[in-house]
Amino acid sequence: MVWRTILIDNRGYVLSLPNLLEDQLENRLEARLEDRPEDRPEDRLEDRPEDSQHGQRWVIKDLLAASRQHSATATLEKQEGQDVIAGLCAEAKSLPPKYFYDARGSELFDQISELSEYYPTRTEVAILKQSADAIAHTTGPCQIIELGSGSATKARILLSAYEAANHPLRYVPIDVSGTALKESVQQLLQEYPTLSVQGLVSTYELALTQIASQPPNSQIPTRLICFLGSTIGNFKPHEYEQFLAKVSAALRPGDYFLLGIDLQKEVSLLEAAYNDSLGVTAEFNLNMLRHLNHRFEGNFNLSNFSHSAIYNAQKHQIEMYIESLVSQTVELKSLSYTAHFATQEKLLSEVSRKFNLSETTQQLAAYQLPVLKTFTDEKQWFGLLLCQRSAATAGITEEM
Ligand code: AVI
Repeated sequence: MVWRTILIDNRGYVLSLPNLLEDQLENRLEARLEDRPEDRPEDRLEDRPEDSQHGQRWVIKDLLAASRQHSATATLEKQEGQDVIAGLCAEAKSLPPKYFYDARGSELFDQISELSEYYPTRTEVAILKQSADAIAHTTGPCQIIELGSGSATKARILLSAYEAANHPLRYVPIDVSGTALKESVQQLLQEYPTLSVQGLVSTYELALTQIASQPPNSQIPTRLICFLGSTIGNFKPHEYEQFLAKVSAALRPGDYFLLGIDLQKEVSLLEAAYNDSLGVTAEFNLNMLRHLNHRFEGNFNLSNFSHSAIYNAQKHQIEMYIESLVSQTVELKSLSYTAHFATQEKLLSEVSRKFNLSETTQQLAAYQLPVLKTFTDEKQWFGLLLCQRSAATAGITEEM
């Protein structure tokens, strides 16, 4: 069997050679990959079912690199910075939560997941362990597509259940971090000898567009899109609606959607989860400023800011803020932008919405994603909703 250790874009062009299992590569293959793909049409690798017939167990496509190739880097940087400027210009300042996740931010988030006060991860994992067999039984053989796969800890629970049910194993992890994706794929292939993987380095949006355009896989046509961890709670209301419409449009009738949602509960529990006693969430929050310093040549002085998180009971959401401790001016040199902060001025860095099971069930049905099964824990702290894409009703989501 030839292990293809390659990174390819969405047109099938080889982008780079990661170091995974390089010793298993034949020299001949290595030489071919170093060629410029444009000069070698035969080196183009496309997403075709035949790939598996050639013994290829995995492929990683970099949709982000491909989309960057379409816009000049300078333009892209400028576009990226515009959301920072827009947030800092607003009367009530805010910043997009995507800026939490540089390498340090991802590390801190992993630490948060392990904190005693932060119940969502361990509660969801426990529910998943209990329900994975039932999920595998309900869906039958399907491709498991995970949006925001990270280290694929939760995917392993599903994969093991599908393996125990003797279903073929096909996993499509999607993550913006190519490094995390490659590392997790490497591990998974060793753990599951019959697994095939098609990883996508991508945002959710690009990936859902790609999934929507893919013809049915002849061997495993059914798809299960998983969006776990209640990450959907970090979306603004319009992003939430657009996301559900995109998931619905990406799936064909009969396909499945597994959604993890953090449920409404006592305020003291919620606030403790986002104001942990070890200060990890505070560090995670302020790390966003360090990330902006690095990314846009900024001069945020982290000791001049503090973390706070409160529950907004009307909106059913935790709101995480970065508060300015002094009156100060901060420059983001590469954006040619200067922001002023008054003493005690707060900047909204994240919302984390908490859901109601029956309301969410109704909303999902409105996107042709009726809930087939609801799994929850004893205390009803967290919910896992298994939906099945219904046939489209005239004029609702098909054009979205
Ligand atoms: C990623 N997301 C679901 C987390 C949450 O709970 O909203 C992010 C987080 N922010 C602070 N702690 C965890």
